[in-house]
Amino acid sequence: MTRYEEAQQQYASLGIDTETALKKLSEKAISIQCWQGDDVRGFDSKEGGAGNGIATTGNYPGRASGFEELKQDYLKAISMIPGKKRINLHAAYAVFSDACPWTDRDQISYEAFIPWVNFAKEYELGIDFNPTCFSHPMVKDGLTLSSPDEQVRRFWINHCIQSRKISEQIGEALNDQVLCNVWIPDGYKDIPSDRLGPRMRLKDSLDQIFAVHYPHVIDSVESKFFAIGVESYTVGSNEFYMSYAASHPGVYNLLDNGHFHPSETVSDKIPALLPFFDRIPLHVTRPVHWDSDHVVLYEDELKEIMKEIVRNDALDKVLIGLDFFDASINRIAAWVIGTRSTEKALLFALLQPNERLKQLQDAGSFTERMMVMEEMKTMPMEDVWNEYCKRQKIEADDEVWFKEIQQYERDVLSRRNA
Ligand code: RNT
Ligand code: ZN
Repeated sequence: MTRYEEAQQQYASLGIDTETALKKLSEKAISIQCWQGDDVRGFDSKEGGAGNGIATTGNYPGRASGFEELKQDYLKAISMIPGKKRINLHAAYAVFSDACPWTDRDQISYEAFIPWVNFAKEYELGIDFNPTCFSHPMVKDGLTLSSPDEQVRRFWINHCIQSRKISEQIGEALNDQVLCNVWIPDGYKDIPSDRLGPRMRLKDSLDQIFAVHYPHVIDSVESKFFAIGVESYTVGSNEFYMSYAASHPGVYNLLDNGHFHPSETVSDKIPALLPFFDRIPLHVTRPVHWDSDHVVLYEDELKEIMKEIVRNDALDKVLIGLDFFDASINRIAAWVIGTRSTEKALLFALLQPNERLKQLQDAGSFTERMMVMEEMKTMPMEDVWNEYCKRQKIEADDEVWFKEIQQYERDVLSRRNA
């Protein structure tokens, strides 16, 4: 008997079918953020560098610059990641060329993303999209869609309108639905003297942005609690966007698990939203004391998030996207570790005796519930994971793929200027 067959039997004795788990795992796409590859810099400005509510730390050598390098690195990473993948793009990753000359973000159009669409087609990837409302001189006093300066607000409204159009065209080209997620950095470092005005302006901006319905677009707004530099007030708070989404069918509140008070958990928010929303987009990250966007690891809260998705039959409702960017380690390994950890957590959730656990809770058998949950933690999931990688023709052994990344670092990354 192989190790997988032994594990299969062990899970079967608890009523868990590993084959069903593997099938479901292989069908669930993970949207992998392009911005881990270049520290959220994008291609649309010479100065580069992340700013305005986004901060990367570290200067590990070999950062991708430009479309060709980012594509090359992304391909390297996904060659070590099993399962279905989507590429999460930001508008700042527009590919300009002689055929498609530079335009500012308020004028940006689909042509600049055709190279990405071709890339997605070639490698059977989906695409998700985000307007880039940061790292740009039109962010004035830290504000975009909530700015009191009508010129500033208009610029960002137009950028978001263009971003939704681009998303629709990407969706048409790929015959798919594209998540278009709006996140803005707007807020104040110090105590505001008007908390309502910015929110009224943001509400009006959103109404203009979402005025047209696009069949290939799933719209979301990403709430946040605070950021470094905007400690006192965030315009797009969870209450604000949750209320907006609840009163605007077709617009969803995206939950980033780095955007809440440390004692709040996204695992508990998912089942709080499921009775009301047919879609819940996620940004899976690892907050260390704050929204620090550390590489996602196989940790308890991640497993708990995945458990809520699986046991509530919400695999089709919850859109899993990743949002981390660590510039202090090898960026390709960051992608691989973060995405594989996410998939492992999903597999862990798919291998739980969920029916039994629910029954135990309803029967008030909390002692047995605790025993089973603990028992499941040391089941031979690794053998199931290895079998999954084998079937997907992806290297299972971490030591082996890591050597390949080290080789790539020597051959490719270390020769770059950045
Ligand atoms: C920032 C948000 C946002 C960004 C990305 C780059 O706090 O989490 O999602 O990280 O869009
Ligand atoms: Zn996010």
